[in-house]
Amino acid sequence: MSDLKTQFRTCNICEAMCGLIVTYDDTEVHSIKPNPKDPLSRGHICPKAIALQDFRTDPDRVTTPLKKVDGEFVPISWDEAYAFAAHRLAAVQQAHGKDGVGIYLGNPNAHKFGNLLTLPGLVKALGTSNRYSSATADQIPHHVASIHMLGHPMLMPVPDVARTDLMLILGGNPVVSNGSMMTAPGFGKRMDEIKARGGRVVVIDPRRTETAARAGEHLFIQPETDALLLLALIHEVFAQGLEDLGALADITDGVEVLKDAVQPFTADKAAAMTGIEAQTIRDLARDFASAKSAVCYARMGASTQSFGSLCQWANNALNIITGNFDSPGGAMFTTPALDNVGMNSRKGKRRSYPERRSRVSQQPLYNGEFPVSVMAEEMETPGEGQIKAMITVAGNPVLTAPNGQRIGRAFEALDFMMSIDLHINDTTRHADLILPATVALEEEVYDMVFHSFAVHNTAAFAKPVFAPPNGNPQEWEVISRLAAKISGSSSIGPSPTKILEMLLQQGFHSGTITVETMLNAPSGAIDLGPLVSNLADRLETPDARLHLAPEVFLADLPRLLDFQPPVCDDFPLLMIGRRQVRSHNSWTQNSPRLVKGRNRCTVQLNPADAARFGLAEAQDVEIESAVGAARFPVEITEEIAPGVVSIPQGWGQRKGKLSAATRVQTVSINDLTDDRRIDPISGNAAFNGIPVRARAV
Ligand SMILES: Nc1nc2c(c(=O)[nH]1)N[C@H]1C(S)=C(S)[C@@H](COP(=O)(O)OP(=O)(O)OC[C@H]3O[C@@H](n4cnc5c(=O)[nH]c(N)nc54)[C@H](O)[C@@H]3O)O[C@H]1N2
Ligand SMILES: Nc1nc2c(c(=O)[nH]1)N[C@H]1C(S)=C(S)[C@@H](COP(=O)(O)OP(=O)(O)OC[C@H]3O[C@@H](n4cnc5c(=O)[nH]c(N)nc54)[C@H](O)[C@@H]3O)O[C@H]1N2
Ligand code: SF4
Ligand SMILES: [Mo]
Repeated sequence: MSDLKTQFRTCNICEAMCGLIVTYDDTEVHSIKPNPKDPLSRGHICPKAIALQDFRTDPDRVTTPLKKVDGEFVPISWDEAYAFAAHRLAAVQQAHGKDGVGIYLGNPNAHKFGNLLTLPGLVKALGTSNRYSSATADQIPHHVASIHMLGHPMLMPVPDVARTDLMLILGGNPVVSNGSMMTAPGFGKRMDEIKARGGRVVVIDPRRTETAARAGEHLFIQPETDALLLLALIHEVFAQGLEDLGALADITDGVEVLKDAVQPFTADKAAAMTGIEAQTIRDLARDFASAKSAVCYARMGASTQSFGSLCQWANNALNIITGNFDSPGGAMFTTPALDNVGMNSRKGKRRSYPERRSRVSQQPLYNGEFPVSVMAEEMETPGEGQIKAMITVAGNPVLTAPNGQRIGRAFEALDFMMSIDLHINDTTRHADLILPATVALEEEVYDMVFHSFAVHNTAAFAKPVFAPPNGNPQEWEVISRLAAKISGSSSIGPSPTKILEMLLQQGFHSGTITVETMLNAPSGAIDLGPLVSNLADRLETPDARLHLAPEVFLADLPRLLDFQPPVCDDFPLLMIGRRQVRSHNSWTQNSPRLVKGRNRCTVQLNPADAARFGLAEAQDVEIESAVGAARFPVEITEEIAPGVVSIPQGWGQRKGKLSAATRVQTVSINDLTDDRRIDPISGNAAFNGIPVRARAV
């Protein structure tokens, strides 16, 4: 055995950025443990961090470029691979124009600064406007709210969990997810701390989640009715005369407009739709407005639904009118070492939104990306601008985008497809060429995105632990070389680390934070302190004011007022998704240590509904939507609201080379989700509240 070494490292699987201590020798990992001194994660990790070693040694991992010949993947050299890719992409673009090539960027890119800093070069080399990512299956409503209210998509309010007295959580399960658009590792402990100092946490969710159980206070809500609840809370704050914008009063426009707009959204109206009693809503509004500090946090369940943008707008508005915006214990703004807002400042610039609309069904484009919900129709529909070739980088839309099977069929019909990925899976099996990627332990790590959303400011950087297999290049280099080959250039740009060094010099802690100071941090990460009030200087709206009631949201209110749950005799139940501790989206399920045990891909159903449809525990049930049907074992539980069924996301690995993942037969929730269901303001997929029926098999 060679000498043991240890390293501090940030886990980059999810948004939580947990501090790890990795012990390893020349060939393998000996242990992965939590770093108790990490100022953000304070000793928290989850089982996925231990699996970081499995992703490297996964026997099914793609480790050489693979070209499809007569339906089989055969290894080829890197030179051959780049040449083949450039040749085929050029042929498609010559025949069908630049937009003939589409690109889909998946979630792992957001956790890899090398990819984030080189992908724009690839997109530029392609010159295509057909860009997609997992963001429109996830979070665009948050960015849309920030754009219209604050002037910049990345100026994102983050709950000041460390100081709040009352936290309202809608559609988030941070005890399992560790927070999203809120980097908050060890969220359970943070909730315990709120309660220990006399505060409260109230969870509003159609499922009594792990977070709800630990919070102690939970209200069931009917799917997709959150905006009605939030607007009723705002209505009640005004009705009870409790509005107080505090320090933001002088820079905020639209208070009276908002007050007028929420008139029809009474507590009684919300009660009828949400299932939460009107008096409970009135009390909650009073408690929220009169708490010393309070923060409302609405996430996945409230953004990936038909009213996602209204939810995020109303969520901000509630925090603003109660003086809980940019104020300790409320929603605040981070000051990370790399300033994602400042480095792309829009100050003084006028722009119109949405930036444009999609070719086939006129869905909105934000942040340069079309909704993933329209990707299939853009591949299927003939005409100028039709996608005839696709590139996926770290994405698995066949399992993760709504109506994923339709996307799979559209991929199959393309002239050319290529993927940069770890696996031959449900998505990449359609490719003509797969280029292997490097995994976390083979790469440098600095989190370019999630420090911007973190409940505490910190900075950390780590070097690779191992070299990639077969002398493969770093993933960023693969992206850069591909871009160079496409644009006919013989050289690639500076390394991401060089660019990072430069960007850090323009950030909030220039001078103190460099790659070197981070590497030398005695506890593995540098503590940059709690969140601070700073919004007045940071607003990026053209008039430098905070817009409480932008027209884009007001114009959507009649649709909300008319909303009726889409249940009918044919489809009497509403389907929602759930996340699980030992699985991350669709790609960690080939780690035996994460996938072991019973089949966790179950449908949860309330006892009343089980009786209604004659279903018994553990029986197989067929869930059918307007789009497809799939079979799951049933789990009957009081933890789910009557009329609602919950199915986990990320499963359904069927095809490709994934020995551990296909050990148990699971199904993809996105065989059932409907790509026609969209939040019309943002174009975000509406994964939640899908009408379905259940039947014993
Ligand atoms: N273990 C694990 N952690 C993860 C991930 C993972 O796959 N596994 N994925 C990561 C990613 S990419 C993200 S974006 C984050 C997401 O993190 P979260 O936002 O915490 O997402 P979920 O855990 O899916 O929680 C969504 C909640 O919304 C509820 N819900 C569904 N519909 C509605 C509705 O209409 N109204 C309300 N109020 N609630 C509703 C669901 O029951 C569920 O409890 O998690 C990240 N962390
Ligand atoms: N119904 C429903 N659908 C959902 C959700 C839901 O809650 N409900 N959640 C949505 C959310 S929040 C998200 S973020 C999306 C995620 O959607 P995607 O980003 O499309 O899916 P991932 O599962 O993250 O897929 C990652 C892909 O990248 C590969 N991969 C993993 N690591 C690397 C790497 O380092 N480099 C490269 N090149 N490849 C890598 C994996 O093999 C896999 O193919 O799913 C969305 N889909
Ligand atoms: S919570 Fe997220 S960042 Fe923390 S160890 Fe688990 S996967 Fe890694
Ligand atoms: Mo996500």
